[in-house]
Amino acid sequence: MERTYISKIKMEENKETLLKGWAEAIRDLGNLIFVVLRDCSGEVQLVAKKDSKCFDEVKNLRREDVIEIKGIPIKNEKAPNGIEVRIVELKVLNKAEPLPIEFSGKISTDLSKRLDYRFLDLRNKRNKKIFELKSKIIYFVRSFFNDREFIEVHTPKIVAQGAEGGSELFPILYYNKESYLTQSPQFYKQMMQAAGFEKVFEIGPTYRAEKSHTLRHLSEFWGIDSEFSFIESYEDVMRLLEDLICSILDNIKKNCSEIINYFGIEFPEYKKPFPRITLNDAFKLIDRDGTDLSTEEEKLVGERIKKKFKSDFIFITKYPFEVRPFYTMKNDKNKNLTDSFDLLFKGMEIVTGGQREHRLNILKEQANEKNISLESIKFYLDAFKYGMPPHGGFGFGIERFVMQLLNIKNIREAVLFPRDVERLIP
Ligand code: AMO
Repeated sequence: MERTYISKIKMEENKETLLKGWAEAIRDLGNLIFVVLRDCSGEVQLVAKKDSKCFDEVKNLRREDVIEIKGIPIKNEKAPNGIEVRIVELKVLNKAEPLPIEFSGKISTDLSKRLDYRFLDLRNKRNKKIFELKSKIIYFVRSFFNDREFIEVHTPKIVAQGAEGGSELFPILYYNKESYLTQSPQFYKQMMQAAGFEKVFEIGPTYRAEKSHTLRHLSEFWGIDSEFSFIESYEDVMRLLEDLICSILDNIKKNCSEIINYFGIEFPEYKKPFPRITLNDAFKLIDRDGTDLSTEEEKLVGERIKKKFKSDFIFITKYPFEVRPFYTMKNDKNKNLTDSFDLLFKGMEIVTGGQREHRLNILKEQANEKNISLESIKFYLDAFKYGMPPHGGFGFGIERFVMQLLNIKNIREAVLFPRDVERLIP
């Protein structure tokens, strides 16, 4: 007999069906035992009556035992989903020990403990839904780029040099050489412009040795990176990103309403073009001054913009060169500023991008300004010698997007097995 997934149980069959899964809850009423069976597709109520052959076996079940049953689906208005399966045969495939954490959500468990037993924590419906959504988002991102004939690339994660400034690198021993875990595919996605691919994207892991403990920083996160050639200005990059985000959100609205309803969130307000303000104007908006926005300032700007433009997204442009990496294109009119941007979503930076400096002599000067040794990035600089088109792109943090979309407080909840300053296992 072929296994039936719970969500596919058909009532009209009224014949034996083979189900497999976990015994999520057991309610023993003496003459009658109810079991909630869960598989990856849903839950169903099972029932065994005293006169049934397997009654004693059902009585011995413990929470989360892995079982398979043969049973007959019957209509029962009182059962969740209106279906109940009368157990005919039970086979215990594996027993479960008493659970170290309560994952049902009935009692709240502290996040750190939940993460210690993440495999159990993810049996919780809500927690699993975060990853169902993340998986859909990645699918939507791939379709978006495919439709526009971008090539998906996979660049090295073990690298000789960081791209975003040296302090946040994880050193690793590569045979007898010091190397690092990649901090961003930046150099490589740019080198793909020299390779003539013109339009690339990558979905991959990124490593940052973030020393601070915050609700929005991970040591390992996943980025959606894109880079493309022959742009006129960084406005082209913002337009592509805007299209990407709107396409993701349109698709979520259309195809994932069940998940959105489950979280009971208000769907973000978004409309093209997203508002754009310079960093300078962003500071004016909140009556402050500075060269980069703090977490709290980003939040404040997000709130003000939402009120003013009814948008949950805002581009902040023209960051000073002093807070941007050396490869960033300086603004033609004001060399202290750059043709770069951050995208805030509900008051949190989720994307950074901009135009890159493609002229080798200027790029070298900018590296010098940031005290980066030209020798250490020779492999990258070489790519600018033999025909490098003007180009730009962005890096988009997936976990930050998911967390903001679902109003999740701690970014760790948007990763299966988060890595942070303290956490290396599980
Ligand atoms: P940046 O360093 O701003 O830019 O990173 C891009 C995006 O990645 C996410 N992000 C993080 N998410 C979780 N934990 C972290 N520690 C973390 N650090 C960054 C954010 C951020 O906006 N090379 C450039 C991108 C580019 O210009 O193409 C870069 O890496 O969502």
